[in-house]
Amino acid sequence: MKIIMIGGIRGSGKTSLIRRLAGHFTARGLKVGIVVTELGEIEYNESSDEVFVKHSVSDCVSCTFRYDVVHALIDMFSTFTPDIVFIEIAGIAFPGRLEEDIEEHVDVAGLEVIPVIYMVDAAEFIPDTEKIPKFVIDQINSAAAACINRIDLVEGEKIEQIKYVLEKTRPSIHVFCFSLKLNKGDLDDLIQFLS
Ligand SMILES: Nc1nc2c(ncn2[C@@H]2O[C@H](COP(=O)(O)OP(=O)(O)O)[C@@H](O)[C@H]2O)c(=O)[nH]1
Ligand SMILES: [Mg+2]
Repeated sequence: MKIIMIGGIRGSGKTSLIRRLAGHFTARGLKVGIVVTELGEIEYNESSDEVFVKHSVSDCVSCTFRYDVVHALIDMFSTFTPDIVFIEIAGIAFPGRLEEDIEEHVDVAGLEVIPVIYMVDAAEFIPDTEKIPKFVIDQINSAAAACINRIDLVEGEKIEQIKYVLEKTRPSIHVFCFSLKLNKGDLDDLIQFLS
């Protein structure tokens, strides 16, 4: 079973991407779990036989975010056995630690946790290393891949600038560029990367 964390600021297209990927993987006969950690503009459809949506909202204010996510996963696995799980996370400090917590506390055979896939809103992102907040740099630095989404809203030159900044920040990062709205770009390559 794979757990894939999708990070990025609100509005970058995390929910849109997860819904698209869930559609792709369920069409291939896989069962998909989704853990949502914030309510956003676009919501998920109700759970079905193939897709199980779990909101990680704690009734215990002192519980930490990571604790909530780990418990949402354990809760989900008590009733649903997904092949692939997406966790939608907005800004989180130290996403690497969430990965460690999951590996330590979620006891599922053959578990593979993929580091963050970091979503960038091409329209909002300022491609200037000096101006990127530290928490964004941290997220990029713990990401396996970055997706520059909403490319329909910008010029090709800006996409190149964003790509340059991402690769300069983290030379080993894989960068995919697409527009989920227009259904164009490297989405198939991302699916390949995740499969
Ligand atoms: N123009 C444009 N809008 C997009 C694209 N992908 C998503 N959106 C829109 O961006 C908004 C935020 O998307 P959402 O998936 O909710 O982002 P999240 O907050 O990161 O989960 C929604 O109104 C989407 O319809 C895209 O490629 N181009
Ligand atoms: Mg969302």
